[in-house]
Amino acid sequence: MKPVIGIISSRLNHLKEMDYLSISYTADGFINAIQKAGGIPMLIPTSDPSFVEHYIEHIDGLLLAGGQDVSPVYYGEEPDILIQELFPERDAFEIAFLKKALERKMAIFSVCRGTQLVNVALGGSLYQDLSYYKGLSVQHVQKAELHYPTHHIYIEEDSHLASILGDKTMVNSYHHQAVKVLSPQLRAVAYSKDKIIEAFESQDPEQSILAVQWHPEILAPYHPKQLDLFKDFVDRVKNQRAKQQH
Ligand SMILES: [Mn+2]
Repeated sequence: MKPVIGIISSRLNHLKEMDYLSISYTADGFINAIQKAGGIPMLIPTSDPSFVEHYIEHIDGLLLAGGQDVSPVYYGEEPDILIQELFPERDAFEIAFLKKALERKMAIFSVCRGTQLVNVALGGSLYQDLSYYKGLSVQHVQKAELHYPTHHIYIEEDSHLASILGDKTMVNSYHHQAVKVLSPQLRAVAYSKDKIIEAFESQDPEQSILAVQWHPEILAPYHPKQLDLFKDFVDRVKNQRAKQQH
């Protein structure tokens, strides 16, 4: 059986002329990439955290997608002037879901906001806006269309990520926030030239986490190496499932 990958949905609340409508969604890039990689994507609506235990029974792996800023109250700060859109119900649901998934040693893949959320859920913090980072010198909110890789990342040689992408590659970039203090449970495995953390993994070899700051779901149709991140994820999910059956 192909592994089922849970993707927690975002919500569109901006249909001003149809304000009686609210729509749950995820980007098709995730759906297409997971399907091409041999997995079955399943959308999970952002819901009350009491639903976590019910939804988690139906999935083998968890993908945390991009979207809104994580509320800074989760890392002990007040929202600063440059914080952007927040979605508190999604924060609460995803953090509860992630914790339950980690208890089960479920394989995790995260992108952009999802990556920031993993760090925050495990005790790390974020730059609320990259302008607060003194060393900033790379354009991380790229003006080029998002299917173009625009900046390099430098990958730690002995990391899992390096086994997929090598020691250096180019990625797209569409994040105005980034990791400030990384959780001690995590290990940074890729940086941009200006030393922003662009990917991390788990310190615990029993816990399979790959978290990236860029958007491989947008690059994947044009850049096969980026689709490999999804194939790797599906493989990690299968391996984990096999371990638990023994
Ligand atoms: Mn970047």
